[in-house]
Amino acid sequence: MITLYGFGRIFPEGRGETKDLRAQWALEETGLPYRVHALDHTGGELDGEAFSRLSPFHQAPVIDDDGFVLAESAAIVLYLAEKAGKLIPNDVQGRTRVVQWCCAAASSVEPTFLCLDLIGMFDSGKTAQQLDAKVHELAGRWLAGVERRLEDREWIACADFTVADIMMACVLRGVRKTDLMAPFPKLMAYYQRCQARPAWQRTLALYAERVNVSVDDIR
Ligand SMILES: N[C@@H](CCC(=O)N[C@@H](CS)C(=O)NCC(=O)O)C(=O)O
Repeated sequence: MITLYGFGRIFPEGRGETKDLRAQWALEETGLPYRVHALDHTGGELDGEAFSRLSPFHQAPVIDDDGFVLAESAAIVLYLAEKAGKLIPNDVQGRTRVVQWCCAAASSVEPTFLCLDLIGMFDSGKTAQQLDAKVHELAGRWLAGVERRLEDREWIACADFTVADIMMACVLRGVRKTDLMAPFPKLMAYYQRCQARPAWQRTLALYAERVNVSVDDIR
């Protein structure tokens, strides 16, 4: 059986923002049987000896599928899709298209959003303001690209919902409390479509229970 290493006890600011949500969403969508190992982040479990054998960078999510240990959320959702034979097409071009959009979410869009978070935390002075403006410009560029991609399609990679949508929706979730998505109606509608998936709603409820918050606090 698959074990998902996700967060249990975690600092309040992290609740609802962690990438184990993606892995659990993929598990809920595919219906693969799994259990969750809820990590005690506040107690230092991620830095411990046992977890360092699972996670190269002492981070979650990680899955352990009967001895096959895998880190990195994009790799995890792709593996789960391959294993289940769901959320990814059968043909090589369709599969590669899903990989493309998983990479786009994880390596093009997400790092810019993470920068915004960091600038928000340490904001002060002129340099930070200039950096903030530049990063906002960059964020707009990625979001405009996603908007264009969604011009005539429902899902980001293929005709059907795939794990690339899990990655992209979770990355977009990172800016849900800002007004960055507002100028992009197709993207907003896409984000709502992803959020409406029953498997996402189940994931959010399971996660909220795990980290001990109300679902409404992390929506
Ligand atoms: N690139 C990794 C990043 C994973 C990551 O950032 N994990 C964070 C939580 S969202 C973490 O474990 N933070 C704890 C730490 O770094 O100490 C992925 O996509 O899985």
